[in-house]
Amino acid sequence: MSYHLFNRPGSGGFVVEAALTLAEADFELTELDSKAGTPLPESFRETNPWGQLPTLILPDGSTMTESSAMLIHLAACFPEKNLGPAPGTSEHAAFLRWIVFASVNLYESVVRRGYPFRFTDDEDGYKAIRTAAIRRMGEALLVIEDNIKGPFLLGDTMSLADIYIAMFFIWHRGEIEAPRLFALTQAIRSHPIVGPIWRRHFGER
Ligand SMILES: N[C@@H](CCC(=O)N[C@@H](CS)C(=O)NCC(=O)O)C(=O)O
Repeated sequence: MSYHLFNRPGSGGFVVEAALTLAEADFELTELDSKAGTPLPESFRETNPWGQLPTLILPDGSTMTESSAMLIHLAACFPEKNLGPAPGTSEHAAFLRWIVFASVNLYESVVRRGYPFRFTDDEDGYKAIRTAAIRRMGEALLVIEDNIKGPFLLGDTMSLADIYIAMFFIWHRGEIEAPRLFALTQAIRSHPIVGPIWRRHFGER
């Protein structure tokens, strides 16, 4: 059996699709027809009870949710593809740190910006939640900027953490001064394998 990835174009499953492709894993892709900022059809909860994308069905038929967990898992499943540093090393500790940091701070800000109605019952508060989420996302990106070893997050070698971070960088809507993030994102965009997947999801962004 192969992997089965559920996503929608332009959504966070981009990075999981990139990881599966870099791993040369056999996978099926189902792209849901739903707009960003709108909840997925209720019926999708049969696949993921939290109703979110990406959702990944593993070859053994079990379900995985949470993009960060999928990246960590796929890097471990395909060690020969160098998707991340070897477990137990300090580079791996940094890999885990930044993937989880991105998940709980950047992705969470994206959710607050896109779905403010989940964070307040007061419609008048939506705008303030969005503005604060964009600011918080910028703050988190600047923390990453200061920790990029260069040219990639962990140094000379690209890992799945770089692809994840580049995705959040182009999703950010505020203005920040982040030349290292910009250069890292350019490298992801022009990567021979990841670049075409990027353009299918994000066009020329
Ligand atoms: N923590 C989740 C966040 C996933 C997420 O927010 N996905 C969005 C698409 S980018 C989604 O499914 N939105 C629909 C919804 O929340 O109803 C992850 O890292 O996978």
